[in-house]
Amino acid sequence: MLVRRFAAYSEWRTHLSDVLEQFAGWLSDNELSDAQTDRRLAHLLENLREDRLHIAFVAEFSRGKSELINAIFFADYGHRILPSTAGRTTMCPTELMFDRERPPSIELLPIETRASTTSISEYKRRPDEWISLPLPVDSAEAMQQTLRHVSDTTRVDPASAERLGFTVANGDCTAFQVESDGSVEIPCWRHAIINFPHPLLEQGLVILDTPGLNAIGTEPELTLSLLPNAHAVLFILAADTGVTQSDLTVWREHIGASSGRKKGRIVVLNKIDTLWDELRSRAQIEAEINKQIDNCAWTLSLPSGQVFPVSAQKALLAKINGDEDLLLRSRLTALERALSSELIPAKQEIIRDNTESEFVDCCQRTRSLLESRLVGLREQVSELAELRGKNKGVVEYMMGKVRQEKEEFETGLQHYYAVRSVFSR
Ligand SMILES: Nc1nc2c(ncn2[C@@H]2O[C@H](COP(=O)(O)OP(=O)(O)O)[C@@H](O)[C@H]2O)c(=O)[nH]1
Ligand SMILES: [Mg+2]
Repeated sequence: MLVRRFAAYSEWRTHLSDVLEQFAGWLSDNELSDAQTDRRLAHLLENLREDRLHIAFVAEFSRGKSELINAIFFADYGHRILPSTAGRTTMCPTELMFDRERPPSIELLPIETRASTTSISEYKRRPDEWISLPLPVDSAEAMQQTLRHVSDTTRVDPASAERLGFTVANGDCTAFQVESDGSVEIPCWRHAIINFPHPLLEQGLVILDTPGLNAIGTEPELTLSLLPNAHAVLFILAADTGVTQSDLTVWREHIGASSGRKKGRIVVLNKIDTLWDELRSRAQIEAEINKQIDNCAWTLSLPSGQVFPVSAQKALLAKINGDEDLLLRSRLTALERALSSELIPAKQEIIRDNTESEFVDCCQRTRSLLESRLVGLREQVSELAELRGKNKGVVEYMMGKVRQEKEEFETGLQHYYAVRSVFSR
C-alpha cells in the first residue's frame, strides 16, 4: 500500500526531472540558456534527484519499533532485516537509506565522538571518522549478522559514561546502570547509517530508527534536527505496557504539541496480539483494544482516530507467510493507509510548489529573453524593408543617369559623324 504509493510518487518525480531536462536541452539547443538559468535548473534537478522522504520511528525501547519497520518495509525479504529481540536492541539512532555512490555497508560513528562538539551532520561529511562494514546483501544470514553490530556495547567507567552524556544512576531504570565491577555498559556507536539497496530506499526513502529515551535525551541533534525535519514521526506504544511515565516524557518533549509541528505525527499502539485471548470472543478482544486506544488517546490528548492499533510481529509473520486473515487481524493495513495518505500528498505538494516557483522564474526569464529577441528581429526586418525601398530608388536614379549618359553619348556620336563627314569632304 504505502510501498505502491511511494513508487507512484517516485515515478511522478522522475517524470518531472525528465521534463526539466528536456527544457534545459531545448534552451541550450536554441541558445537561450544563460549562466543563471542553467544554475537554477541544475539546482532544481539536483533537488529532485536528492529528494528524500524521512520517516522516524520513536518510542521507548522494546515497544517494537524495529519490528514495525520490518513489517512495513522489509517483509518482502522473507525474514527480519532489523534485529528485534527483547531488551535494548537498537542502541543508537539508525538511519536506513541508500546512496548509490557507495557500496552496501553499515557506517558506524564511534560513541567517543560525543566528547567533541562536532555534530552528526558534520561528521557525515567526514567519512574517515566512521567505521565501515561491508553489507553482504546476498546472504540473509550474513547480513543479519552484520546488522547486529549496530547494537554493540562497550564498558567504560562511570565518569567516562557521564562525560559522553549518559546519565549514570543506581536504581533508576531509565538511566545506565553501574555493574558490580564498577563499569557501565554503554552503546559502542553514536550513530549508524545502513546503506542498503532496497527499492524504496533507492527511491529516496530514509527510515530513522531511534533507541529509547536515553539516546533521545543525550543526542541533541535528534531533537533539534532529525525529528523536526522528518516528514512523518511514528510514536509507538505497546499494549502490554500501556502509556508509561517515560513514554509520556518522550511524547511531550520530542513529538507532541510542544515540538511545534503536528502534521505527520502518528501514534501506534503495538503488540495488540498480547490481548488476543483464545478464551475470549473476537468482540470482547476488540472491546479491550478499543478501551486501550481510548486510554492512550486520552493520556496524549489526541482524538482516538489518531491512534492505530497493530501487531507488528503478527503482521510481519502474516506478510511472510501470505496469511491474509492474520494480516487483517494485525491491522497493519490501516496504519499503512494513514501513513501514505498523510505523508505522500503533503510531500508531493512541497516538491511541486518548490519546483513550480523556481521554474516559473526560469520560464519568465526565457520568455523575456525571447520577447526582447523578437523586438530586435522586428526592428531588423523593418530596417531591411526600408533598405529594400531605398535600393529601388537608387537603382531608378542610376538607370535614369545611365539613360541620360547614353543619350548624351548618342548625341555626341551623331555630332562626331557630322564632323567626320565634313572633315573627309
Ligand atoms: N507480542 C508482540 N511482541 C512484539 C511485537 N512487536 C515487537 N515485539 C517484541 O518486542 C520486543 C522488542 O521489539 P523491538 O522491535 O526490538 O523493539 P524496539 O526496541 O522498539 O526496536 C521483541 O522481543 C519483539 O519480538 C508485537 O507486535 N507483538
Ligand atoms: Mg529497535
